[in-house]
Amino acid sequence: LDQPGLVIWFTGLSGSGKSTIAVEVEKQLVAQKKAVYRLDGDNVRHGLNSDLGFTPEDRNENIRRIAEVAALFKDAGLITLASFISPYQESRAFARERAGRDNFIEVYVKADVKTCADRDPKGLYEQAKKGEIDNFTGISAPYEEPVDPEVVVDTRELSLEEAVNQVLAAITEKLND
Ligand code: GGZ
Repeated sequence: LDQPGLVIWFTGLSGSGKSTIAVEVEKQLVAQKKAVYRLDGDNVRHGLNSDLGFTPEDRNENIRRIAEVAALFKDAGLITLASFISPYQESRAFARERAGRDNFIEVYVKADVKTCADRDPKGLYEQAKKGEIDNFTGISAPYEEPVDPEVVVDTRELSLEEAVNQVLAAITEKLND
């Protein structure tokens, strides 16, 4: 592989658009013949982290394990896309440390609770408001906004293509550093 590994860490609320953007970034990188792997709830919370729920402790453990896996994939030379709410600044800082600051891009997929709750593609916000889901981020659990993200994509202002291009530009810049 003639590429250094990187960790691209997408953080934001449920329904913010993290996964949609990460999937499209992955497609574009594959088209550029880059070695890439995407981690998200579907392939991590059902397997490696199937013992974890959504309490603060479990979320921190979820992110800790994912940060370790992402760092290993990065060592293997992959561009690793990690897409998780990751609501706590401290665990995102841990992910950054494990990847190495020079190999890490934090992407804040920005959309406020009202916007996400209006979209509510899976009906989760409605359930959370009715008290049917505990510890729901933005409703009954906190989301700490990133303090120093490399990229902020405001999904209310940008098209998907524009958001993807911002992330790709940051990746290209890192790869050419
Ligand atoms: C937040 C929850 C919850 C609670 C289930 N709070 O939109 P989704 O469905 O597909 O993505 C959300 C996903 C969040 O898992 P993460 O591993 O990204 O969370 S964290 O980084 O905070 O550990 C949502 C679903 O799981 N989901 N219950 N209570 N999201």
